[in-house]
Amino acid sequence: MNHLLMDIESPAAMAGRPGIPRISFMGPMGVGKTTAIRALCGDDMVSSDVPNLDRAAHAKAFTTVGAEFGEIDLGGGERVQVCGCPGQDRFDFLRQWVLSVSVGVFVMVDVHAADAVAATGALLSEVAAVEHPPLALVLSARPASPAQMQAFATGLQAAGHGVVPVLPVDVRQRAQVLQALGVLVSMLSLGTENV
Ligand SMILES: Nc1nc2c(ncn2[C@@H]2O[C@H](COP(=O)(O)OP(=O)(O)OP(=O)(O)O)[C@@H](O)[C@H]2O)c(=O)[nH]1
Ligand SMILES: [Mg+2]
Repeated sequence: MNHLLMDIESPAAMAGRPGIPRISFMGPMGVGKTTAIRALCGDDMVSSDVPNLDRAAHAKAFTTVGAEFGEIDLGGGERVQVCGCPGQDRFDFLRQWVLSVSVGVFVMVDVHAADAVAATGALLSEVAAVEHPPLALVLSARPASPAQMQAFATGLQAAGHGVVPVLPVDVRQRAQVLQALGVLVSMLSLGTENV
């Protein structure tokens, strides 16, 4: 299943299947949200990429203009729906909706970007503002040294976002994205057990 344009008015597509937790990917344009979902689901996803007409914002050929979905079996019958948001600012409203229906969220960042702390901080604030906020895990999606990652995490903390876990991931590598998903699912089950 690989549709170019998803019918975002389809309630079935939007709601996912009952009982399957939804984990979403957010982050700036070109950071690798679609790449991560494709690494997990291959062609078995509902994609909403179209040719990128905003080459000033990012040089890549395609960009996401709707929510995109895939489903993955983590083993042992445990299934998770993964959902990607468009990175472009004009799709803020869609990000809000995706957040409101997710239990977990990966906030993706290139820690080398000039606005890495500010942009990630803004997204974390958006997550925190949701009525039932999903659990957030920051993914460092470009190669970075431990010192660079630490400096970024310290910056986030200094900006008032508390201690947020930051995990380095190459989103082109399925095993690494799966591992990140496993970490978030474990954090979620820990939270549930503590309730
Ligand atoms: N060189 C390099 N490229 C990477 C790395 N991780 C991801 N990419 C590339 O970065 C691009 C990310 O593109 P997308 O996955 O479309 O990005 P997106 O976040 O979905 O972007 P929008 O939907 O437009 O917001 C792809 O071409 C990836 O191959 C990395 O670690 N190094
Ligand atoms: Mg995309």
